[in-house]
Amino acid sequence: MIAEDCLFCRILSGDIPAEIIHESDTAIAFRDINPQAPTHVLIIPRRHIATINDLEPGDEPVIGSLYLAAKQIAAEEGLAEDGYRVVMNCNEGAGQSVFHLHLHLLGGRRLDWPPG
Ligand code: DGP
Repeated sequence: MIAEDCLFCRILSGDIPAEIIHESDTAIAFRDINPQAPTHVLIIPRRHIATINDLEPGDEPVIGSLYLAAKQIAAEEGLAEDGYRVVMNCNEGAGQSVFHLHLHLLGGRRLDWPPG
């Protein structure tokens, strides 16, 4: 399912350009337009799912594919050994601004904990 008013669905359809670095049957990944680290990649499902709250039983393979993509991209970007972070914000209070599920993959610098 594609949502016409969804920015990431429009990237998926090619309406809006993005630097896509990974594609599979279930997910794509592209570089964040406003990077917060030397590597900042967004990994999204092809199917429009707005937030974690909208996940349903049966979505496990989709979510798994996002993490497997993160592992592969982290290795390709040379982050696997030093470390990297994957994070998914849920709703505005946690900083979600685009309502199409996405994992942030961040690396290439020291990442402090806890996040702000
Ligand atoms: P979040 O705040 O967790 O919903 O993350 C949304 C991210 O999407 C944010 O880090 C900036 C990124 N972003 C917003 N618009 C665009 C865009 O048009 N292209 C790309 N590549 N990234 C975008």
